[in-house]
Amino acid sequence: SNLNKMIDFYSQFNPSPLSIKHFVDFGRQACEKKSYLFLRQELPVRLANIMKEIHLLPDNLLSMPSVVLVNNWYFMSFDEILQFEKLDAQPPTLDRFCDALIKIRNRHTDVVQTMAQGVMELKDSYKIDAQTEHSIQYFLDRFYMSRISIRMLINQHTLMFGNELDGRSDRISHIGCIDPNCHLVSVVQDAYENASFLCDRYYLASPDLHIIEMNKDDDTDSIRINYVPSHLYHMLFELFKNSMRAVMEHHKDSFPPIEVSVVKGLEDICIKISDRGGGIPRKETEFLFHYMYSTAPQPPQSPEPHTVPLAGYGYGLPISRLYARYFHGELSLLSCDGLGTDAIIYMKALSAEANEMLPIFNKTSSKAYRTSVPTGDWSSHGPTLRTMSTR
Ligand code: W6P
Repeated sequence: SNLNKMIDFYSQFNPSPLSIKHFVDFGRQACEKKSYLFLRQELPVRLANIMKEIHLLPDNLLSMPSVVLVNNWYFMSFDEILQFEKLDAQPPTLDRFCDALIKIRNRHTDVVQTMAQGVMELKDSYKIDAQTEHSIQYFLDRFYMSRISIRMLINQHTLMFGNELDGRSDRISHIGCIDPNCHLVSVVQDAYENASFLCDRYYLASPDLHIIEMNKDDDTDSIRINYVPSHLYHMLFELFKNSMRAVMEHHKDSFPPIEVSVVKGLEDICIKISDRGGGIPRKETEFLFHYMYSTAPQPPQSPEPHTVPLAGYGYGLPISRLYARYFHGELSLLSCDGLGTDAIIYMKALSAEANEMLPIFNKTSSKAYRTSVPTGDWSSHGPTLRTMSTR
């Protein structure tokens, strides 16, 4: 069909990554026409790149009803943006473009939930081999990263040129969803407050928070950077819920505080969250970022009905890591089994280095769905050779 030809066409272009500095500089000039002209090319490119990848998914997943549904949303949205291909950048068009973006954003609200549903349907109907699981992990990381980036572009345009923020103070201080003066410790406190509220409701107590703020870059103590506070909040809220659950489950009556260090070096900003929640076995840390593992067990249910569990290892951790990586940061977990866990969020200290990390559809990405997961070329510690033991 014609739409498929257009997807083929736009998928030949690589997405253009923007840095936080670019977003801020662009926002300060705030030209709606320029933004429109950029987005009506860039959005189809980003959509087409990931749509081509959806079709490389294992057939049995592609045919799940929820995956078909998500795929149709992408077709509809791609088609709607193409309607602007030949339209002049005149005010009526610009207004209609804003409306179209808002409609698209709403249509895609439940994509994560719906894809998770599809993965669960797949697990219920088939035995999933390591190969399939690997492909799904690879795909979902790229798919959700693409989604984060597309929503970022849509949010920037609609917040700056639409009327969503009319009469709100954010409109003055923020550039779209970027706070050019984002005070990291305030976001830490906000995320802590909301997580401890949930923790109190569930466990009737919660660990305290100790914060250290260290700016090694200038002589002020306060660390303020260009960043998207909602992304940082998302990561911190998720990490706090996990830490609090661990602390509450590991201790009986006195609860050691969660210690957070917020540090600005020359290149990196680190936010380290240390809990004394007993830690987890080292081999389990990587599973916390697996979508398939996360969807596996039902989260532990509260003894009281109608209460939600504090942290249930949903997609929270893998998606938080994508938020960190989106602007070339990282999220790492280091656990000391028996003691506790350190979670570290790394961010680029320089907004010019904080470039979007975008999946591109090409020969290499296509190959990733076909090549097999490497078989081991190191000995395993399995029990197979126990009879060779000298004991
Ligand atoms: C734990 C397990 C975990 C996951 C993520 C963040 C913190 C923690 N603490 O025990």
